Amino acid sequence: MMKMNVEHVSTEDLQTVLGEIMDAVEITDIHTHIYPEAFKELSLWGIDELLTYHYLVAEYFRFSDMDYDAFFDLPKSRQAELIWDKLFVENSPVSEAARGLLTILNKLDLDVAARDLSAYRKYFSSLNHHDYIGKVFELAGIKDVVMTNDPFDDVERGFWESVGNKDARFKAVLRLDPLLNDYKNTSRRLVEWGYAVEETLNDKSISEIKRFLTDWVQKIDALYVAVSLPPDFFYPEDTSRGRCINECILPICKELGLSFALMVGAKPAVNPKIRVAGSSVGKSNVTAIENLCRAWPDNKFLVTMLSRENQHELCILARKFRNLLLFGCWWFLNNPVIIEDMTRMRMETLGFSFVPQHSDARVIDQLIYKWSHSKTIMQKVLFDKYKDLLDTGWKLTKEEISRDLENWLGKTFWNFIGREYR
Ligand code: RAT
Ligand code: ZN
Repeated sequence: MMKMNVEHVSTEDLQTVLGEIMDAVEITDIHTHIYPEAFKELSLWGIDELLTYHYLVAEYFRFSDMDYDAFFDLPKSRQAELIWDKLFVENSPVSEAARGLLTILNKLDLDVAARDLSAYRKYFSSLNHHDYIGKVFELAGIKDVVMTNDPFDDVERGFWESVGNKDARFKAVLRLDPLLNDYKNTSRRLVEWGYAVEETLNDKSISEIKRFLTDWVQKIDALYVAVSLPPDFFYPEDTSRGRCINECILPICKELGLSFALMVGAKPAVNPKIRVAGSSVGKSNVTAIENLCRAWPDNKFLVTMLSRENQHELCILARKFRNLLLFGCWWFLNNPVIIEDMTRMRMETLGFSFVPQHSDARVIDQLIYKWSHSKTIMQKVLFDKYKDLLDTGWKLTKEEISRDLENWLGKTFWNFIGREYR
């Protein structure tokens, strides 16, 4: 038999090869808050939206003693100017979210050194929304993004009921926070929309909630169903939240072959005065996820937890349950020091069987910095891990590295949720 001439990657070439493959790989960003162009005012982009990102609003109030309500009463452009002055002019923008803005400007070929807000505004106002989305996706190396779609938000519901989504790059997710965390008020909304639920979660309510879930999964073609849960979340629990998970969501997910994403550990509104910026983090109970995975072996769970302290336990749990897929370095974990630590730990315990990152972008342009920063860290970790392999005498081809990265940044998710990767 003829011996094939296989080209192996040397230690010297490894960094360059990794960089090339990282640039070429097509990413699925599995959790964002961005929207297609057709969702008009929900589809945020541009410098003022970037500056008023709630991560930066929280940082602004570290330096400003302005009255909270007075700040939010200002027009967005004025809020943006105040944040620019405090975080970029009066202080050096070393925080991760502030640096992110500079990465975006830099990748768009704007003059970062000029510190010229009006020039940046001029640039963004010259852009076309439609073309710009394409440009951002290309710069970030993104193939598709998964949205967070809230049927209980009146504006968003309006778009689903009128235009819907025709942009195939944007995939939908049915997000159910109000149903699980505030059943009483949510039940009234469901009644308004023609679902005969009652204030107690009786048999009739359960079957009507299931009908609502099925209708919305179909309406938006949801890739999965998701919820954000506070640190005290437990499973099983004898609450309307626990019953709704057990008797409505998981049976419907099972029936429709949908994964259920749990984002656990967000403490809502610890300082309501700063609005969406006012949530915090608390340690959660990983045993809740263990109990879910064991009780529902035919269901799939996508899980991310917000507290750094939960990460090791969660990694070990994922070694025990193949119906559990960990994803992302969520929100307060999205700092280089933590991303690197988590990515190394996850890789050392799970190989490539996790989704290393999601962007959580709220403003389309943020895809650029979130992925650029994360890719640098991923490449660092990959270099060390592959080099360790080469040091043992193991050989690797470019094709094998491409295969690993394509799985890691895309196909692993698609295979897990049981949908075709296109
Ligand atoms: O990271 C964020 O932007 C948070 O405000 C939340 O949106 C969080 O990611 C969530 O999905 O609840
Ligand atoms: Zn999010």
